[in-house]
Amino acid sequence: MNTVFAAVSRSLVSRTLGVALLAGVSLSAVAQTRVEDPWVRATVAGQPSSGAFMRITADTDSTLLSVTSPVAKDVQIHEMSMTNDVMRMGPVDAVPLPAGKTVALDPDGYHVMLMGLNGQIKEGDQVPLTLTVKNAKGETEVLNVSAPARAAMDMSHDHGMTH
Ligand SMILES: [Cu+2]
Repeated sequence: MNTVFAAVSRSLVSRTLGVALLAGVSLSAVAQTRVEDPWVRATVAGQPSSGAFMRITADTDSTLLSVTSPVAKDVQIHEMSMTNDVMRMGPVDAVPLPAGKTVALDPDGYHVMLMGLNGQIKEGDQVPLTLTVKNAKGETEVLNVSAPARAAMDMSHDHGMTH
């Protein structure tokens, strides 16, 4: 429990710093990072959290720093990992985006957790996501993505129960 709590706190601190740094950075006019096939898992009424998934390709060695969305009070980037045959999930500070390599955010690896949902996400809803990416030169790029909600087909790990 303590380990998880420490990791969450660190992620919140880094997000706060990221926002502070953003204010002094001029944004590049040319999008250098591509987001493909974004989607959000639709929820049932009362479900507290959901996941967002996509494929991201950056043209220089970059880092996904954070994701925000107006539909959730807290958005975290999580990583699934297998340790001694036990599947674990926890927040990470950032996701490396190597130049030219497509990085998938999917239910089995890195994924975006929408925590503290403000309401039900129904199939077909368009969920706004804002991604902050830093490139190799230290420039920050903000990507606004509209992710359609799809029905929950894979209930193999229900985040609503584990968080
Ligand atoms: Cu998760």
